[in-house]
Amino acid sequence: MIAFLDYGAGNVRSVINAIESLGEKVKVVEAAEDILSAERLVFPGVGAFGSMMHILNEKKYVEPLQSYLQSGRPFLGICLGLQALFEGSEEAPGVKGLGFIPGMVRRFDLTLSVPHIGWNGLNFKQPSRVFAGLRGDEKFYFVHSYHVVPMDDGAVLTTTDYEREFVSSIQIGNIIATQFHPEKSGSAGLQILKNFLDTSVEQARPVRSPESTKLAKRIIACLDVRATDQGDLVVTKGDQYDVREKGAVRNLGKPVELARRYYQEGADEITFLNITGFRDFPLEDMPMLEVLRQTSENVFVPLTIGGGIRDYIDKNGREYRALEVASEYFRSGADKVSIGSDAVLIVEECLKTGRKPGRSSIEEISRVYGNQAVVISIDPTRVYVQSADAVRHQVIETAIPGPNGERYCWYQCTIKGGREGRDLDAITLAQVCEQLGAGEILLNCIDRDGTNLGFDLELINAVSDAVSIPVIASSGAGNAEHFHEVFTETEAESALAAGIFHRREVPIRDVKNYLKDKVEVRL
Ligand code: 1PR
Repeated sequence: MIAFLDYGAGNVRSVINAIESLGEKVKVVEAAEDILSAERLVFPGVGAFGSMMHILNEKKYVEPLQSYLQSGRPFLGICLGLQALFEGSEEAPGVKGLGFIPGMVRRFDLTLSVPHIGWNGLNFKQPSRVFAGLRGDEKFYFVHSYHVVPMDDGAVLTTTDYEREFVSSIQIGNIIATQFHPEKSGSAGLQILKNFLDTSVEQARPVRSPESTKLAKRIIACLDVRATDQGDLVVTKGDQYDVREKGAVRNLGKPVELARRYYQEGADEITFLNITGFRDFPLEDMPMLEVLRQTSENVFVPLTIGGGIRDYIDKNGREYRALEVASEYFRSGADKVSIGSDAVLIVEECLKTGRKPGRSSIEEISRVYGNQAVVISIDPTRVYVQSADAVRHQVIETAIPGPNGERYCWYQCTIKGGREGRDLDAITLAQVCEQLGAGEILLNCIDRDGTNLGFDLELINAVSDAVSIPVIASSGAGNAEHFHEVFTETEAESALAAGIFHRREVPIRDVKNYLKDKVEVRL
């Protein structure tokens, strides 16, 4: 039996699913006694250092944890579960960590995007049983803005390169902790978990460790989900957001099955967008929660869910906070949530008042679950104008002239699935959402959606230049070359597609094989 420390972090379900998929049973810690009597302990965490230590102190888990660590029994810390072992963190000045390892947690200070999100490799610094069966060139999933800095290197198990080398895991006897997420790192991650769970496994030090590790470009499969007129929940796909064919909702398959197929085909992440979420009440929308629960039981790459995340009042007048909706999605297996229409309304309010709202969905969810857990999904459409100062929005000069030869355009934000244009541009939306705590931008494009004409590179460059958080390119992919184009002509860290995958025109594996000697990808 594995003792499992759940202090309310986002990724708990994913770790339990991964451990149970390896045939082990998990007992969630309910009292300090459960820690002291544990034979093996797993401590996962995502979110913020300060709120984690606050909850551990509140639950009186700090001392039992410190004596468990001193006992030398098997311990696996994941992400914040690693950072908690240190004396403190720049993320929460003055808040004490468990202090098991001398050293601090520092924020990345880089020119590259922060958070560090995606698949990166490991430099192996000492042999360990958790490496048994690994080749050495595998990549693992990271999502963090802070990294540990131990006083002495004796505890360093692996490092990883992201502009600079940082410590990505530690080992002291049976105490092992990783900055990356084994539960979200596909079969390589499951191998590490399996090795940790089996204390009889031989030590190993993989040979094919690369000279320096590289962050891979991510290929994301997107499943736009809605109910058909008969009420069946299906994956659909629009052409410029119109999902109807001969009046009926296009039905491209079952969400859980398609997600599983894309996982097996090598998708780096999977995104579910409940495209009628603006109409539905998410917590009454049990089917989407069930899709997430079932998917997370056997898909071990990051899952993002979007659609309808906002504050709302149900028909009985009961008020729900967006944070409650997000928490339910995290408890059901999501790693990130995506906010669409609500983000536009929040930013409009911000610009009108000149102040941060403080209790907006973006601020509240990023405060509790961390910036990296909040994605902003933007649904813009091009509006051509005669000159750069024709409108008060951020305008770009375009190489794709308008219907009357216009050389300038701006990108108008829409809400409710492209149904309602707003007096706001996509660049400004992205900038203000970053200031409010968002960790990533999902940059769709209504004009390119379902066209197979390729990504709107000008839009992607305009938004990437304006923010320091990662940008996901989306809409218009028609072939593998379009992915090469977006990864070589823009700063996009990842690219998302839907239609070509659903219609089996270009399998994910073919996209990766095409890219493999051109840009860094996870094979
Ligand atoms: O506004 O918070 O309720 O969220 C609703 C979410 O649903 C938003 O993320 C919005 O982007 C999405 N959405 C709403 N209506 C549609 C629609 O298609 N009618 N789909 C929709 C968005 C865009 C991409 C698509 C790419 C790639 N789809 O997700 O997958 O364009 O497509 P392609 O590769 O086939 O070109 P809220």
